[in-house]
Amino acid sequence: MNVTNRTFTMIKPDATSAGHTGAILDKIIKAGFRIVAMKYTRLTPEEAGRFYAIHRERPFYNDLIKYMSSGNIVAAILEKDNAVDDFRKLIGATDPAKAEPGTIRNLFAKSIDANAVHGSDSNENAAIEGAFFFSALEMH
Ligand code: IDP
Ligand code: MG
Repeated sequence: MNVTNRTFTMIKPDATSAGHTGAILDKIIKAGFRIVAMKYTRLTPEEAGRFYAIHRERPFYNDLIKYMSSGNIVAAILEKDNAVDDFRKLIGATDPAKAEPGTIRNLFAKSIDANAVHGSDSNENAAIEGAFFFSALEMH
């Protein structure tokens, strides 16, 4: 399948620590995404800083780095037709208070910063973010 049919996600520390990992993976799989690669890990502050480097000018950057390195995460590459856009619809708006009912952030997120999941915003970033965590040999 063409790499543009892939997206990248993380289940964030608030969701793993609250015990939502299984429920979130279940929603992702039932929505038709195939797991290409997946790992349960934790980011150092330095790694979180590199991952979110595109946000370094934003006022919440330091808090984001601290939060994303505060606990375990699940990183995964997902495959589906129209993966990037369909996954953004499945997770809902950045602020869970504005996320559509039934979306992953609406169901599981705590706040605009601790918002349960990451989803790539473009095919280009999906490829960059996936390569941050996985080598080609780890994608199946
Ligand atoms: P997205 O995750 O919906 O693509 P982005 O604007 O790319 O949202 O922001 C990246 C992450 O930074 C968000 O998922 C959230 O964890 C955090 N974030 C975004 N906006 C704010 C904010 O206004 N305050 C605190 N954290 C924020
Ligand atoms: Mg984003």
